[in-house]
Amino acid sequence: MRIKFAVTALTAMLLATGAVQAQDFKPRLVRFGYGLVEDSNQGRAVRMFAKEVEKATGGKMKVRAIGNAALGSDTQMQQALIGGAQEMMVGSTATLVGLSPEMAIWDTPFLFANTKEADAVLDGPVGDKVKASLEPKGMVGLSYWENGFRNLTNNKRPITKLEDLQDVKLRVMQNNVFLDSFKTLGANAVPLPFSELFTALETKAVDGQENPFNTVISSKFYEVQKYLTVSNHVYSPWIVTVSKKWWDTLSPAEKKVLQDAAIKSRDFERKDTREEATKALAEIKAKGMQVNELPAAEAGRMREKLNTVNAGIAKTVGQSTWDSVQAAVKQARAK
Ligand code: TK8
Repeated sequence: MRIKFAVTALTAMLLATGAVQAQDFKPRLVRFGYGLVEDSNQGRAVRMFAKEVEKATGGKMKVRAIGNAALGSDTQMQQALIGGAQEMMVGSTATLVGLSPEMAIWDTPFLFANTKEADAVLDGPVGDKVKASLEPKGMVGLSYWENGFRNLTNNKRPITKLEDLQDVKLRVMQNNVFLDSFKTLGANAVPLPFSELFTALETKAVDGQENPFNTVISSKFYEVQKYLTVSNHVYSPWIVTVSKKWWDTLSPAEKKVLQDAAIKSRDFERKDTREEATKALAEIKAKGMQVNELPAAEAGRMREKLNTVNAGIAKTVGQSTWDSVQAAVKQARAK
């Protein structure tokens, strides 16, 4: 009797608090694509996301994590999401600029000085606003993950000053801000999808690239690159996105599971990425790369040159987005 009462009371309580019921979840398969290898910060976080979703739906929603760009490059996967042929992905915000110009704000060179500023701005109102710009384009943005501060690698020479970039054939993401930035700095910038990058470096089709330490390790760029220059020239976010077509077929409970898992996996991913990054430089050196720091004065000269790019970004994203991001950075910096 007592037990029966307790069970009934518990059920009533769960219903009253709006706790979700098993029937809120339909059997579903989520194909979740990403570009890096399975053994990377990106791969680990996608697997964590998958576990969370399966747990929260009692196994009804299955997430198939598909890495290594096996479902295509970032831009190919975006098209699959828009068309409804794929449910989810995580990739660079930079490759979304063609669809959603506001995303170019995150490509502003030297925008954030540290991860504290990045988190505050990306997770704040202006980050949400930029994320929401994807919806009319057929994608729903759930959370920003950390790709990280980007650093230069190449086979020509250590980059110790601005002039050293001269004539370095440098792979950049498929994005006009990156293209303009590195052209402005004197490099011979070539846009290429990430999925073609290792081969391009190996065959010497390009001399160099720029990515966070974590990626230099997980993608084994140290096997095909001699010099690494710590430049931290820009912070790159990744963004977790869902096909809007598919999203619109989900129940509110299913949407909530995905949204919650996107936040949990974001927190896991940032922590994991930062831990890995602190150890990465030692590992990169141990793998035989020659590492140098870009002197602050040279970073300053690059920054100065890139002011012309900033004007273009403000135009692309709209002055109000530019201003609100600048204000949010200022606020985060003051804290
Ligand atoms: C992975 C890419 C990668 C990015 C790049 O798909 O392309 O250089 O940094 O992380 O999104």
